[in-house]
Amino acid sequence: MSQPGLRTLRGPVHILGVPLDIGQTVRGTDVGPAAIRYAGLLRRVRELGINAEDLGNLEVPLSSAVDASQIVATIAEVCERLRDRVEASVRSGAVAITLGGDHSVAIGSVAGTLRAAPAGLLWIDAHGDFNTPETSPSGNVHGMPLAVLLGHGDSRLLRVCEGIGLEPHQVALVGIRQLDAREREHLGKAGVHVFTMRDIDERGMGTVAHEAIERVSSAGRVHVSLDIDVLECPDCGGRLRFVAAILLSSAIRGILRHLGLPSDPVQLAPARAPPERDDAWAC
Ligand SMILES: [Mn+2]
Repeated sequence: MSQPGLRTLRGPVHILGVPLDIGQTVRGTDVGPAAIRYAGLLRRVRELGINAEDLGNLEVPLSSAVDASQIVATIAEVCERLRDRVEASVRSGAVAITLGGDHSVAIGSVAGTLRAAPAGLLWIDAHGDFNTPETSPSGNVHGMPLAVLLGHGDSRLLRVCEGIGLEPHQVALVGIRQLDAREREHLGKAGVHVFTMRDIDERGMGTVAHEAIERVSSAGRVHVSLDIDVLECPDCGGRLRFVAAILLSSAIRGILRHLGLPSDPVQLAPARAPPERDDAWAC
């Protein structure tokens, strides 16, 4: 079914894995790209009639080889290479899908998208990821990428996304359950629109997804960053209900069909799931 003014994505889609897990203290997201591939991503995208290519993984150092004092510099270096790869894919006319990895990879993937052309940002996450080294209780970089993309944080990370021109009004957060106290304050001051889990429960995912997409699509292109913890969040209780997750996916699919969708599913840590549970895989 086609509607006037809308285009259907034919591809190509470029898939790139970034098995990074040093942005947090819990290990396991390094096997995220393998798990998503094993679940049949390439086959499923091709089944939609879209031309897709798997570009393999970006080379990333093992966490055991990175000294604590080198973490931020290493993430900055990985994100710089990722940014250049995503930018090249998008400039070639492809839709870039980056498989994380912990969420610090979004500093590189979103910067790459925005260097190629202006875009809005839909950040789907149980957390705000809006901490800075000054506000973060843990100091983990995976809690900071959105702040960095909007110009707040460590100078080494800020250099990766220098000049991308992302403005708070072009960003929407969806699925938020938990914000750190100072992060909440900082986010409010920045003026980023937040759709919480409560909004979704009270107003319905269909309405929230529609409003969020409306807010971020003025540039005609949208980058979606999906933290799997929105589906399962052990440290903040509960998760997006199954029906809401389906509605959200169909809204995202709507963007993919209409605008083209660079995206990065991140924080998938399959090795954390005990054998009796198949749903405890996010961190
Ligand atoms: Mn996140």
